[in-house]
Amino acid sequence: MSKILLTGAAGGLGKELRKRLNNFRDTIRLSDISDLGQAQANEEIVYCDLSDFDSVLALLDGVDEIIHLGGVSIEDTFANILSANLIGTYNIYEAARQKGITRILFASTNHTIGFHDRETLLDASSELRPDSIYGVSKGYGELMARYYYDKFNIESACVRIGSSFEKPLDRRMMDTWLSFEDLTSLVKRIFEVDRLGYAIIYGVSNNRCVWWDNKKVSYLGWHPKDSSEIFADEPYIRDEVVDPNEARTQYQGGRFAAAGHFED
Ligand code: NAI
Ligand code: 15L
Repeated sequence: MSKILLTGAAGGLGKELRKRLNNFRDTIRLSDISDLGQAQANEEIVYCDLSDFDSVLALLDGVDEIIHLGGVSIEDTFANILSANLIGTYNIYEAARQKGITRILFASTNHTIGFHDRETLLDASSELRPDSIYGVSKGYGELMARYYYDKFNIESACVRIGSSFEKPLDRRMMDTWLSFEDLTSLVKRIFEVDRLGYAIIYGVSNNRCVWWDNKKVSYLGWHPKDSSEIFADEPYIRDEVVDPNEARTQYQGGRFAAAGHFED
């Protein structure tokens, strides 16, 4: 009997993966601090604050694989990011080590590299240039994953998700969009591939314009199928006024890079 854990299961992506991964393993354990409703067939629900180590240890009981989405997903106070993302991600990796779990998907973000210009094509070896404390916290998560792979052989996929919503919300997201279907196929490949190692993957669909090259992880055999181009003629996309000299247009992180410092 195989069991996969999904943290952040009450969030935007958690809800989508809950529906789409229902038959992927024998059981899916769903976890969050927010309401998860009723458990359906093949589901287990375990509420857990990721910042509490003992709760995370109990959460991982009997689990074989982890999809770690839970945490703060936008810019926030350092205190909130510290507990959910920094402490929370450490707790997941350390509890996984203690429980003998050997494969984890860590939901990273494009905001780890958000201060690169849009004209720069990035790959898995590109320099981290976070555009926010949120982005810094995800860079820390990637390093945590690196350490637990090098020292303990826990394989990780750090997925630098672009913008995963039902549709792109603005012109920037035309380039960064990741459809829910492509996200799901990526998650499946990460847990199906014979050997994962430590992988940095850009979570982006097969859009007309992309800023990220996934050749270094072509061994995964992941081929995104969707394209944001089908939304190009929607008025809110077509008519958006764009100034090429504004920071939100210059930098890959868009508004996150252009925003002031949250604590100011
Ligand atoms: P979301 O904010 O909708 O969901 C995050 C979930 O984590 C929430 O349900 C929240 O209750 C839970 N959470 C927060 N603090 C927690 C704690 N201390 N203990 C337990 N659970 C806690 O975010 P979304 O959009 O679903 O994203 C999922 C993951 O993917 C996040 O880690 C986010 O940083 C990452 N990501 C998402 C992108 C997107 O376009 N949706 C883009 C880049 C990264
Ligand atoms: C993220 O990391 C956020 O979690 C998501 O809400 C979007 O803002 C996304 O990045 C993006 O860059 O569009």
